[in-house]
Amino acid sequence: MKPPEQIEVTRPDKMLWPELAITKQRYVDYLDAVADLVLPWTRGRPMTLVRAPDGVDGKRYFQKAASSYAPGWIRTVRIPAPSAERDVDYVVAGDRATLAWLGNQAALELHPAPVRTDRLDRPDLLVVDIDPPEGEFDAAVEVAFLVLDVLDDLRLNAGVKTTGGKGLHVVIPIERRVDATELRGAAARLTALVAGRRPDLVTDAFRKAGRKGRVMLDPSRNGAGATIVAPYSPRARPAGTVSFPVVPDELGTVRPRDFTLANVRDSLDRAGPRRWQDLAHERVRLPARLLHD
Ligand SMILES: [Mn+2]
Repeated sequence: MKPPEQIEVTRPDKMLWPELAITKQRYVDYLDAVADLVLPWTRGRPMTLVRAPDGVDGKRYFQKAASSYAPGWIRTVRIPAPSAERDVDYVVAGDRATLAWLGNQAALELHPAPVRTDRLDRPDLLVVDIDPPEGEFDAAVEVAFLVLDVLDDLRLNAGVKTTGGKGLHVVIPIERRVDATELRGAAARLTALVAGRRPDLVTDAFRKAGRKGRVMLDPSRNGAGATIVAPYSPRARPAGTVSFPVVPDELGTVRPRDFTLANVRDSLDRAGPRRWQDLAHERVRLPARLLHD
């Protein structure tokens, strides 16, 4: 079934982000404005959603299975549940209409999987999730430069984006050669290399207890069932911050709050979005050094 030209927005005046006066209509308009930039990162990917039908001040929940009342033109992919649970039909957003429909559903966060439907067992993105202690974005920036140095030595191209929270994501598009377990191993070796350079600043220990104010790199963001918030996706938080692509040159000057639903449309022609348009088509092969101890 073909997607419709126009999606009717129900209850368009519903306030989703009251602090920014972002109504459901304005959110759907935002998704339309960024569609060409978002779709390369959602197309073909099973997606988990954070929904908040009453806006950021109401109840929020993760939703994996597509709503049973989803129209027939919404594409889904069935993925067997790992345990004895039921299989899950995930939404796959490959067109503007699906983004608009998700906006109308008050899906406030889009979390695509690092796999595409034609090869679900071979991830195509490696993610370094940089989580600084609360309010220490500068530390996240310092670690991002460290990660980029290590990637440079390994000749791996990457993109950087704000998470819309307190940290940064470094995303490396890879050839689809390894499975989720192998990818998680590669991510662990990569984060260990980074932590090894500045153990005073970085920890890759999973337990927060061992962090002692250091920046956390969590390799478990890679592996079966992992997802990452899409570039340009807002966060379901009162400040309405958006996960936004940046280039290394501007890392020293940007702040996460520079990119919100209220202002981000002015930033779409910056270097970060241009870089990520290219990044969506790049694929590198993981070096042997990351695949074996
Ligand atoms: Mn994080």
